Amino acid sequence: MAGKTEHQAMHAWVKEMAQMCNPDQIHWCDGSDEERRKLTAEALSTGELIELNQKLLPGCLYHRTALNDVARTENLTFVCTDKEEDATPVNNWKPREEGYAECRKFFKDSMKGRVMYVVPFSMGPVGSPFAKYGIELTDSIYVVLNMRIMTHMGQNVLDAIGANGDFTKCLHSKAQLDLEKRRIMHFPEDNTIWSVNSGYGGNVLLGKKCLALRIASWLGKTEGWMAEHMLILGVEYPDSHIEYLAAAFPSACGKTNLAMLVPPEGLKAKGYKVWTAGDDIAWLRLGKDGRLWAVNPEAGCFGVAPGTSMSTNPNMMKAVEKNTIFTNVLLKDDGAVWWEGHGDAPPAHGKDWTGKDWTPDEKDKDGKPVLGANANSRFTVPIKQVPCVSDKVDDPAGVPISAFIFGGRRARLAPLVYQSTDWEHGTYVAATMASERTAAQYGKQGEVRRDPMAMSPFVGYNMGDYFRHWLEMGRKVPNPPKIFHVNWFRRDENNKFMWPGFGDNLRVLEWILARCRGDVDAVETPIGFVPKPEDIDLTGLDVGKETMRKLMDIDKGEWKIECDGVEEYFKGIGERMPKELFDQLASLRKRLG
Ligand code: OXD
Ligand code: MN
Repeated sequence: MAGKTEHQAMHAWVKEMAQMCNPDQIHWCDGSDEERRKLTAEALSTGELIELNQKLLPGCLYHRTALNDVARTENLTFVCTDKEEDATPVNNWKPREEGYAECRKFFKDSMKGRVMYVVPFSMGPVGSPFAKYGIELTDSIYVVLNMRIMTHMGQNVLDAIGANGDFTKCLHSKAQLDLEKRRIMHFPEDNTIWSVNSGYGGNVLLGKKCLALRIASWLGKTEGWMAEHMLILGVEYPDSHIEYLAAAFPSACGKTNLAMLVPPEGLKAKGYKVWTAGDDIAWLRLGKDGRLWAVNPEAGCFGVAPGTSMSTNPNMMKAVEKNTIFTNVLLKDDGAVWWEGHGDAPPAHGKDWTGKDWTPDEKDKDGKPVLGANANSRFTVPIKQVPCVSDKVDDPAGVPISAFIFGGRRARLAPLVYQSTDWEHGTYVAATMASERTAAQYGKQGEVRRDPMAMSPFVGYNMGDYFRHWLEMGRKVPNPPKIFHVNWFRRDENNKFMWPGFGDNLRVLEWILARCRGDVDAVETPIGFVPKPEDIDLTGLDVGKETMRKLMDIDKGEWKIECDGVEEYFKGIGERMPKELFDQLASLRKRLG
């Protein structure tokens, strides 16, 4: 089928890629339901997908990846630019031509005997000033069906691109799923992404991490906007007005749960409602009102299954009851699914994520329990199925952001919450974000991994330039979000978490939003503003005064050691590290005495 587009350069590119990959057929996707049914039937017949129990899980499908292909492969992910310093020091780099040359060998004839699907997609609502369009060529039906969920996909995107419009050229082939020949290559100077020999979502749903973060961060720097690894959340007050926050956390810090937070019992009387506008990525632009406005470029969630339960995230559990693609979870004998931390007791028998028979007492050769679901098993679900989805989720204008929240996992050091003094200091706070290993290292010096803005694996260019872009955005936006840092993971002397987390995090968001409105005072400390103890509403919560004091404690000695770590990190960024952030570090040291 020929594509319904007059875009001659697009036709020429599809032809050129097809000459290299040599598929038997080319299919231009229109995004229709009929197409979905046909592709699903085809994938079921080859075993690429398995149909789940349609009574229990209507519209749901199951997929297993190759055993060597269960997570993003950062070591095989490259930013290919002409000048090395445009991509380094955090990214892997290759010269542009060398990147293409290496991959051409892997793509050569990789689609022989297969269909090449041409997938037109939009990140951001089609027609929105935020939207960026892409075409992904792929030989995987699993990818096509996931792209249908994760992006706005179909003929309307080709119409929006028109005869001359820009689009990101994305090429993916499973090839032989050979780990040695796996590459995830970004060519920001050509608005191009090439991914080969993988079938794992984060490596192959090219709209997500590759376009919406790595390429988009580059476009944002060039065009004066921001692409960030942030959830977007609305808190509705009893008078129906809604204030929006965007928050960034490294993985395994409860980002999806925060995006879908359920107000705790004790705060219910206040009548708050929480609305989810995004769970992973935010694109931000200066609005006419002088504030920063955000859209979620994605249309779906690609969430981690293990640990998702009716108690940690009831909204997500309800969302995945239908029209969901499950990857690498445990397949139950009744055609439903299960994972560790699901809430329901494990089934007596099932097939694990590798396809082997599984029982709950299964042990490996070292006597350790065998996981039924891979630790990074996933579900792909339309965000509109989330019961608390915001009605602004596909508003082309986005939502105005009052606060940015950054956080990591710190057993000590960082208080429950603090506020930066201004944008420049906030940029410093975000740039020095880190997570440390938890229980095992407690009491020793835990291994601290710096993950500025939770963007370390996703900035498509030089990290020093990225920090500079943040500083410049602050100068450009008359009324920018206030910047906060939270730590839900602080532990006491017995190694116990002091803060309950989950829904109770709304108590902290309440203070954050009150600060944004100027409704509440704070205590000034060397690291920023912290709440007065009485200003966090603890109604119905069993957290004593002494625990709150410890949660807010700032140990100057530990902060001085932290400053040494930050200095080392900043120096490692090299010449392009902005002086303003070294100045911030110097003033923090001075305030610490
Ligand atoms: C994700 C990630 O999958 O951050 O969202 O790795
Ligand atoms: Mn993410």
